Amino acid sequence: MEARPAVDDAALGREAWSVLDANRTGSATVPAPGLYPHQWSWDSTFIAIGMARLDTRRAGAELLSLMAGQWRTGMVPHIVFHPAHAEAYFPGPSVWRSHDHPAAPVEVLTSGLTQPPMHALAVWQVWRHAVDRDVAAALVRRTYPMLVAQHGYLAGTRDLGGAGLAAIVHPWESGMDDSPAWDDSLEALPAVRYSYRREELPERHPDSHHDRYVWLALRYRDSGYDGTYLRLEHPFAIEDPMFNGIWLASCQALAELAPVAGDDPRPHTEAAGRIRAAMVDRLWADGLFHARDLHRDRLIPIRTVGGFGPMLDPGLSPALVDALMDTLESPRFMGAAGYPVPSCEIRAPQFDRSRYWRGPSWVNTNWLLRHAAAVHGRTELVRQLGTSTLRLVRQSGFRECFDPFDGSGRGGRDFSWSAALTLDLLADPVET
Ligand code: 2M8
Repeated sequence: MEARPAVDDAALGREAWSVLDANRTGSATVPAPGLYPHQWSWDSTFIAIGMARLDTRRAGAELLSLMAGQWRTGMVPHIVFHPAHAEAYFPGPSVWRSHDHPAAPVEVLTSGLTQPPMHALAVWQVWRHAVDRDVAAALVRRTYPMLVAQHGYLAGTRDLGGAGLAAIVHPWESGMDDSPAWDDSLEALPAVRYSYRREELPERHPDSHHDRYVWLALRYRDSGYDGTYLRLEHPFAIEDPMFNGIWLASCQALAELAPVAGDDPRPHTEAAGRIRAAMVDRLWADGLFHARDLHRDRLIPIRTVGGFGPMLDPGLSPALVDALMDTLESPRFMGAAGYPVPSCEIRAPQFDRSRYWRGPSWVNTNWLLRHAAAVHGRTELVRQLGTSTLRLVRQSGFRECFDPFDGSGRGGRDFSWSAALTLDLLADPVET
């Protein structure tokens, strides 16, 4: 295992901030040097949440740079490309061809998919923890209509199951790309083979899945990123509990932000209620929320960290919160991992301690679960998740993810969300 000098909180905070400085490109921050040379959507929301503890203006600039990629449909793309490194990541702008789409922004190049809608939750966190209140208020007023449009897109175009939940149409939209939850749905797609740069793929993706990711993205692109095509023809449509749990939490955040922006909070609270009812009705089974494959109309049996997403909802019933806590603390997840929370149930045959989203622990999902625990006043869990997450980065550095048994680092180094959320955790000693 990689050794690392022990550092005190102040030194850890300085190291975290210097990672964010090093990963800065203009007003945005890339997830990791080399590996991910553009701005990623949910990465930047976590980055802004951490930055807000020290620099409101920079947190705001991070989010505004991302929202500059928003399409006129309201869709917030999962990547906003940095022109200087246009083709340094595959698939780059020449694959997505956002410029050919009339609803895409003219000034920036983007992908055509979205990612978990953390954005309103991030703006709310920036607002709550802002060092500079005026800058934060201006940010809320500027982003509020963009966030409302984003939620409108999810409710209008992505409710493919017609029950009030947003469907993801590609594993990349989940943010948990290689999660075993998507295996069966991917294996039902035609076997395809493309040739492209594969250097960093073997450790991370079974190749057949990466080719199918590309195939799915091309099909959607060739439809003109069309909503009707998604409803009638696209072969991958899944209601994911983490994506929808985050959307619900963002609806609640919009309700908090509405008065600051001079708007009525009620439509957002009502939207949250509809998502809650649909998630409980459609995604709950055996002590956890599960993803639903809309093409097969069935719940995907495997338990993953995504199943705890709905706990972000302050309105979730105490009985369901208790049941989720039991599952989380059981040997399936935290109970058997020295460095929780594993991204996949440890007992599942698909669990792999070292493969990206198939077992390792991640700082962002730990942060989300800790936030959810705080929402429900579960202070012991809040403390445990804060302490164990800081232990991971102290021991192994700001890595992309971590082995859940021994805490060793996996994937990219100097990973921005690991650094940024460390800043947030360090600034929150009451909860840790
Ligand atoms: C990973 O996803 C990208 C595709 O979007 C990739 O595998 O190349 C995921 O971990 C995702 O959650 C994250 O946003 C992205 C950048 O850190 O990397």
